[in-house]
Amino acid sequence: MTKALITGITGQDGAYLSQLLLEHGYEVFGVIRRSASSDIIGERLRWLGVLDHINLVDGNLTDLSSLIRILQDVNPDEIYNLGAQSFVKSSWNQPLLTGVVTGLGVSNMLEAMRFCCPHARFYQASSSEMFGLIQEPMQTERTPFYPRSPYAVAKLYAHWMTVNYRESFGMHCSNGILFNHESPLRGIEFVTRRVTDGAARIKLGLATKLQLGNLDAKRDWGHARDYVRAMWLMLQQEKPSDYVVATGRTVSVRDMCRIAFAHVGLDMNDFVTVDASLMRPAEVDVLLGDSSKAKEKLGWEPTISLEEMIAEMVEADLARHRSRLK
Ligand code: NDP
Ligand code: GDR
Repeated sequence: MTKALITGITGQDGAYLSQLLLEHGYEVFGVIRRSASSDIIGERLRWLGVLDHINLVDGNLTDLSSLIRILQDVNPDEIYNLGAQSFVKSSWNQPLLTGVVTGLGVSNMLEAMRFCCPHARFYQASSSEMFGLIQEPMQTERTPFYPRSPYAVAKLYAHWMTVNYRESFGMHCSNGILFNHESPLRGIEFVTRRVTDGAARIKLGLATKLQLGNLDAKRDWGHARDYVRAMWLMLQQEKPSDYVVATGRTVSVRDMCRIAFAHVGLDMNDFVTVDASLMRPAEVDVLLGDSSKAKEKLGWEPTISLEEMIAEMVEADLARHRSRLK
């Protein structure tokens, strides 16, 4: 049985990736950090019905000794490093923690891997945020980076450390430069989920308005279920490399919002207001990815449209709120 270790297993991508790997017959191990909320920490895995099929191990990306112990015990064939402080807005409030977890945490994992299981294959969750102030209208693996937040700066460090371990030690290390991807399991603080949850609550009479930040920002949004498949495909290649994963379509927050409200028969203009406190000190105005390399080398293409994904998210939020109302 192939063994995979996932950090960030309790997050959105960790849940979908676990499901995919279990379907492929893997033995799945997931790092969880100790929490006082341990009864709810596996909620996403439970939602997908996979929690009972995963081996959870206690560790933290900031604690090198815990990673060494885990890699010695598990001896994984594949490592998916998804753990991070992943909310861009919080990275201005907690820049040092973001640097330690999202940046240095990757060095900890790479070092632990070099000592314990140098032949394992490694996936690093790189991000389109690294393109920041975009240098080309469509971003590819060759587009220069220009990070615009402490989060993006930390991810850039992690990205280059991953490249460096590949080139220095010949390790099988790949970066997936993933553009925004969402799902019903998206954290409530991210804009798509904030919108689908808001539209659902307004539709059910639980709220009367929704406050948002910059409605003009544009993102290339895909579905997490499609994107974890790209992660897996990267580690099935004989040679490690870096890949952009995106849909090739960019849509404004305003238009994404319009789609969500229209799904429940409402006009967003009647409910959405702008709250200046939700604006960012520096914004990434627009992102648009070109995933031609992933298509050519991995045979990867997105299968779920933005409209389908937003509809799935709104329906899931309606169901969540209805079940609480009972
Ligand atoms: P989430 O925020 O949903 O999940 C983050 C995960 O990291 C959680 O499981 C969290 O655990 C874990 N984590 C946080 N701090 C630590 C730590 N110190 N040690 C170990 N684990 C930790 O993120 P997503 O699933 O959306 O994203 C997965 C990865 O992909 C992240 O690295 C993100 O930055 C990156 N990414 C995401 C994109 C997206 O659009 N979703 C796009 C590009 C990159 P806990 O539950 O305990 O908080
Ligand atoms: P992002 O996602 O920063 O792109 O990072 P987020 O959904 O937080 O923001 C997207 C855009 O929407 C604008 N916006 C709002 N954002 C939030 N969160 N809340 C609001 O009310 C709101 N109103 C407008 C933002 O200003 C921004 O322009 C995500 C994360 O998953 C990262 O970890 C990942 O690396 C990148 O995607 C790719």
